Amino acid sequence: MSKIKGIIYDLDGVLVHTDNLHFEAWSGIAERLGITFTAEDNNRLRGVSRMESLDILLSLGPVELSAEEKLTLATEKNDEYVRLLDRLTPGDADPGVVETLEVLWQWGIKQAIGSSSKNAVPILKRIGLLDAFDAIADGTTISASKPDPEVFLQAAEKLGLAPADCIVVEDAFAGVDAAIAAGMRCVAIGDATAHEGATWTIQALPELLNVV
Ligand code: B16
Ligand code: MG
Repeated sequence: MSKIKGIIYDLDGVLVHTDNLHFEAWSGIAERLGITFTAEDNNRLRGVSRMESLDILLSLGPVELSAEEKLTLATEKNDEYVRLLDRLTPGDADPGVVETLEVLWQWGIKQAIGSSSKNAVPILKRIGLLDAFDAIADGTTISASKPDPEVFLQAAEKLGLAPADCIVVEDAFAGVDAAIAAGMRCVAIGDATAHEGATWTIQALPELLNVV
């Protein structure tokens, strides 16, 4: 098995939890459309792109929209989500994240973000972690969403590492599939621990230090 030289982190659900902010923003859209949208429905949006998330929400009600109307709604949802992101502070990074990144940095491991979100950079800024990574691949730099491997392959390339030398940390099924498709071993956390393709499972990020 090749040595781990790089770690690529999914953002939302791994380093920070913004699900409640996504939920609040999508709930406003659902309400306007007369669609019942629960916290359980919101779980299905984890790791999924913005437009795919809207399609899942629309599948919960009898609403048919044109492509243009969908784009408008997705933009409105994002405007509200971005407003809600103002609430984030460095205290919102998940427990032990800052310390774990620091130890891995001292061990000489390269670290990158591989997120589907187009808001990854503003989120990282707000939680004080923008400078903690050697590279960022996110929704603004890719053309295909997870489970496509593009975001992880791009992150590895930016790190200057071969995929086999990188591992991915993911909380979503689509993300574990993307890691496997990229030829990378995957550490599953949260919901993704139920995915049989993950190489390791952890309950909290500091346990990553036992994997590397
Ligand atoms: P945005 P990740 C994902 O982030 C979220 O898990 C998912 O719920 C969201 O729909 C997606 O980003 C797109 O986010 O609307 O901000 O571009 O888990 O891949 O870091
Ligand atoms: Mg995630």
